[in-house]
Amino acid sequence: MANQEHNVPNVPFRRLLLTGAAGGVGKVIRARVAEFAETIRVSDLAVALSSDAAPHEEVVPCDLSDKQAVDALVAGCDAVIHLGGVSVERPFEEVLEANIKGVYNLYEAARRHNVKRVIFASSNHVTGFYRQDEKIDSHALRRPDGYYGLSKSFGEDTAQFYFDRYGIETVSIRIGSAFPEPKDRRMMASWLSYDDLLELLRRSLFTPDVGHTVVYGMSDNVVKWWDNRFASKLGFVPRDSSEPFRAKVEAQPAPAPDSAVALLQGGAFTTTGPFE
Ligand code: NAI
Ligand code: 15L
Repeated sequence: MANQEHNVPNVPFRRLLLTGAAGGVGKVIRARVAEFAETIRVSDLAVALSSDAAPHEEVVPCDLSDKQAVDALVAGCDAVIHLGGVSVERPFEEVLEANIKGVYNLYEAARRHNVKRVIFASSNHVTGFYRQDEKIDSHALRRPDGYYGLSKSFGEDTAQFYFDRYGIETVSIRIGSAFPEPKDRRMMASWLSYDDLLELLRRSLFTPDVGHTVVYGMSDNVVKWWDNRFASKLGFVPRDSSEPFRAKVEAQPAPAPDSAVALLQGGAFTTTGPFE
């Protein structure tokens, strides 16, 4: 079966695991990933996840830092969209549990249970210390802007290692800002619409032979900080743009011209912390 419009093979997986299903992005894409697999296993922390399930869903609460629980979570799945974890700058110990141990547990389980494809929700904060007047591609030196960015950098290295050693394919999506609309001036460049994210997920799941591919996830915004030339295999062409929100965003007070928010791609993440 092929998706005529985008010409990418689109044979659904048998069982797709969606971690972080109760989060901001997870809640939005949960219903929309139904087309990607016969069964969607949705997971998050027990406290965050309701047990309500659609007919094509299995709801499995799990703490990603619990190795045995993650092993059971992944068993029987042939693909994973990994959104779960700490998603903002936080003290190292929190990031260590959810993101660093979490991603290790996930890939170890993927190895044991013969998972074919992982989509890793990486972040623009892997390269947050580049200036906003620089344009970089995915081969640029990583410059993580905090413990959170470091954990995503670790996640990308983990993905590369599990491909080189075990052949598990991953697309690491360095998501810019995936929200209903851009919230501030910085997000005029980093915004990724949910529709564009869905299309990027679909291409990341179904494009053959991706090895470990790193792609920036942004819409077709007028100002672009990121060049996706090394992910051209995915054929991802965003359709939305932050432009219709410009007037609303620019009605907000402008940040100080010498502030991190105005100068650095990672914005406020570059100055959050230390926590002790
Ligand atoms: P979110 O914080 O709303 O959702 C993350 C989910 O992970 C939450 O529901 C939380 O309960 C769960 N989680 C946290 N610790 C966990 C643990 N130990 N075990 C199991 N689940 C745990 O984040 P959002 O915005 O939905 O982002 C989804 C993913 O995409 C995250 O990995 C985030 O780092 C990444 N991302 C998101 C961006 C965005 O603009 N929304 C930008 C860049 C990356
Ligand atoms: C991220 O990585 C965060 O998960 C998200 O909450 C946003 O802050 C986003 O980056 C961003 O840079 O706007």
